[in-house]
Amino acid sequence: MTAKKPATKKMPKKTVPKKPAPKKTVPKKTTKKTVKKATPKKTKVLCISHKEDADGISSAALVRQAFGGDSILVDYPGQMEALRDAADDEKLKSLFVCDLGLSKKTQDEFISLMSTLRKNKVTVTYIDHHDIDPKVIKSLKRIKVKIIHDVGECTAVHVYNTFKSKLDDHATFVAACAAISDYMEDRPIGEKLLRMYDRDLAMINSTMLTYNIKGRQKNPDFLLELVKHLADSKFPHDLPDFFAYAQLQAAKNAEMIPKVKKGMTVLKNLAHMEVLDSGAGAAVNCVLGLSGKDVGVAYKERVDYGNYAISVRGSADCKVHLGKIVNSLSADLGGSGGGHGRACGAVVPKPKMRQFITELNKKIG
Ligand SMILES: [Mn+2]
Repeated sequence: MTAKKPATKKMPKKTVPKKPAPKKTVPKKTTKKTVKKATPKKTKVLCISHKEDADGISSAALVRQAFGGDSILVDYPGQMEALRDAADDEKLKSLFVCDLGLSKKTQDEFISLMSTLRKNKVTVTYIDHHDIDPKVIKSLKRIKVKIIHDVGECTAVHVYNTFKSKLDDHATFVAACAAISDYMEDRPIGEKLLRMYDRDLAMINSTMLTYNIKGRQKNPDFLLELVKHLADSKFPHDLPDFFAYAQLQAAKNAEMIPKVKKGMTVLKNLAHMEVLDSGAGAAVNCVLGLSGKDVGVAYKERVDYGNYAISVRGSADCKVHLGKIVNSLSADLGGSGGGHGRACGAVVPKPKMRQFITELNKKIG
């Protein structure tokens, strides 16, 4: 068909998910003998994204709508393993990595895996908004990884903004929900997206999305269904059992209040608490808020790994960049971590947990 479709900007053509991306990246056959006989055809499009919050899930959904392909959802500890697998995948043609910040511990291996992928002629796009070492950006640019990185907006907003010509109108809603959940709905693009909708509709969807994601981390099938659901331009509130799960999670969060009041320890510059029966992330805002300190820390032992998962949050009055401090400190203690100025996380070996708290209390003083 040669006739052009009338430009109804409502439904751009390329919104059909699951189709492989257009052909344009297939290398021309100019190099004679470099193509081995056994090399399988590179057709696979893959997105590796963060599974623990609405920003990561929404990013995966928008990439899926724009480019089709498969989605793999990981947490920070599982990130490198997924990337190693991707680097070994001979069918891989195009890889997107979303909302997965790097730390001093992981960045070197990340660059080397990206080099392998690039040598194998895989197109790689890294989209993120966590604090990053500028040297890493340089190295990635040198090997021609496409980088969309800015700490000013959440990842899903970056994905939306970069690929909006391949996305349908509903993508703005998905990105707006992600912005709210990452505390970034007041940023220039995030704010514009949120303004398109009834604020309460976006708020309830974002909050419930977050509650469903946090409460159902151990259900990978649900998380993947959620990605598909959002990629199909459906509202989160249309998912079955969505409100019921959100209610369960709300109740858990409310139970946290008396537990934190009783269990937290307040030091000079921060308050901290070990969590036993929920994720560290569920308690940390409570520790921050109830302590009245500018920094709150919650941590949970990961018994199978012999380490602690730590969540750190800063108040609006927190003057230091917690992500940078936690990145260095956790690396010094044989762990890894990092993130944003007022929200970050780390993993440290179990015997170093106490020292992490002591040192952090000193460094933010
Ligand atoms: Mn994010």
